[in-house]
Amino acid sequence: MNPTITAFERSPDGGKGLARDTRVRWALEEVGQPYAVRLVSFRAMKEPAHLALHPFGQIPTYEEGGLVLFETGSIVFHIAQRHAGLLPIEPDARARAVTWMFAALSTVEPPILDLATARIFEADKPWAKDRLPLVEDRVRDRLKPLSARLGGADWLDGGFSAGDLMMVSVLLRARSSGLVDEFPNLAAYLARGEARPAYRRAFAAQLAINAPEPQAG
Ligand code: GTB
Repeated sequence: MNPTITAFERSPDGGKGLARDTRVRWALEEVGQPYAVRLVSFRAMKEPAHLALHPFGQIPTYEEGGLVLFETGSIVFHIAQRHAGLLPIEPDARARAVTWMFAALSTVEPPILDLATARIFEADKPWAKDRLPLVEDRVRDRLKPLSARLGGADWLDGGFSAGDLMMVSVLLRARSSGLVDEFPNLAAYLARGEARPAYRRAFAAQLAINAPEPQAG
């Protein structure tokens, strides 16, 4: 049975691929697993039917037979374990790829989310001008060692893995700030991720739902 994921009925980003269903779509595309999508409104996300799937009333969720998952880290890990292609077979290499998934989600993503909050939701606060540079520096504190570790390699640890999928997904959220471009090898890393056919299919699928309607006249 093909899994079903949930996604925004209409993403606030208008199809830039930043909502987190994109990373789950990407993982499914990488392993060649077809999937269905159920679109949910912001209101429906907080109603009992969706809360039964996701206790925090968010997207994405993942349903496969009787299995229900939430949290993109868990969902992508599940997909990577069930299918070949996203995690190395060799146990140590596999453990390192999983480590990069955790690093993306628990070390690199938090300051990037803080930056998004500062830029979007706090811009009108009287203290925003003083706080923003501090938040930006906290993002740099993560990007600098990441850039040093990646060096001239294509991917974080050998071949492309779920660790790269998650890291690229996390970094994409910071790109509009210009901070990723301060590290040319990270900018190139993002471009490599986005060039993957599986990412392009995932991006196109979410865009088809979220692209603004062409204006009449
Ligand atoms: N830790 C969870 C996971 O990784 O699955 C976080 C899930 C999450 O943040 N979901 C968001 C959500 O459902 C959508 S992706 N929000 C609605 C709510 O909480 O009520 C986050 C997101 C939203 C919008 C943009 N954007 O417009 O650019 C980007 C990312």
